[in-house]
Amino acid sequence: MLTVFSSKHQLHHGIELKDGLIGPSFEKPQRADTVLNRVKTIQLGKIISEREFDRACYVKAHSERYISFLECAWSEWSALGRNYDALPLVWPVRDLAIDQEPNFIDGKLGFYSMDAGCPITAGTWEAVKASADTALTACDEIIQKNIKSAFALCRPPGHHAAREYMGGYCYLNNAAIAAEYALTQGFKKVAILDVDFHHGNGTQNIFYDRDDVFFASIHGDPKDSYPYFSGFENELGIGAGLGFTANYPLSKGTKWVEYKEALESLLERINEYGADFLIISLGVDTFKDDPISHFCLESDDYFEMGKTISELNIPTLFIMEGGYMVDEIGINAVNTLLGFEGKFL
Ligand code: Q9C
Ligand code: ZN
Repeated sequence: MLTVFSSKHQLHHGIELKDGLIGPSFEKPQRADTVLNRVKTIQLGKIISEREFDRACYVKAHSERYISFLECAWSEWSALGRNYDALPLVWPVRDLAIDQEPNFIDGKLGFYSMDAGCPITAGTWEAVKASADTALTACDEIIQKNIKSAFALCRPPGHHAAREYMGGYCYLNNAAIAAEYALTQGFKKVAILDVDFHHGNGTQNIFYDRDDVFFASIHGDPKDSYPYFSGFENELGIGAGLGFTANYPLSKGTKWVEYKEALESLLERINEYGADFLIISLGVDTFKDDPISHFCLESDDYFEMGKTISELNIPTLFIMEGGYMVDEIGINAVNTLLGFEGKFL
């Protein structure tokens, strides 16, 4: 399988507020390097760099003003003499009447975020853009070269990023941007299957009122797990999008037997939908030893996951999302890709 990778991911690394304490983020550069090393060790296939795509490609999934905010945030923050990570500290909680962008950077950071999980540093925008370009390049390779699948080794991840806000380590929604791109290239029905441990709230937000992208997610029950406020079974889409969002929350401690049932059920839904292009938001934080998640998948289970997904038999773009057990994420991500190709080690 073809892999697309950008070394620019290293430009982004920041802090995280966890359990009331500030420390280095779990979402660190070593993650992508580990996965790349595994791709090389296993000789998964060719590895190419990302190509640059037009800014208009991101403005489909996100708003113009949100992209401008991301582009300018670091310069506005650092112009104040703040030579450390930018973090929000005030949010317009549940007051939908507020739709006015503040002038000041502290206000903008809150306006365009759902949590404090997205530090902005000097290299963040360049890395974030390269991550979206990585997804777009992999998507374009599938389409132009008519290949069955590709792996976008994206970092930072994307699935918590909504149309107008960042959150949970995510700035641009790489999967949503790729889905929009596939739709411009003649595909009519895109399905995004999100297997990250956390609900893909951002992807859901972007496509909630649409029927040309089916969003399906298996994740830790939001009653117990981040992002807490979305991913419930009764979130089904709205308007023209009603019935084109499917959420499958599972309890803490879920193992492959239960997970497989959820996966097969959602793949069946995607098959009924008649998807002609599939995007997998591939988070491997479902692993038993993941430091911030609560499922119990074993490394071998990822082969099965890949094989099960391959049975849909449509062009498939894998996009790297979460996974924080750095020693194993390479093994688990690549096992999924190998399983998809019918190879079990
Ligand atoms: N105690 C992704 O996997 N921290 N993002 C939650 C809960 C945020 C995860 C802490 C986790 C975000 C892409
Ligand atoms: Zn996750």
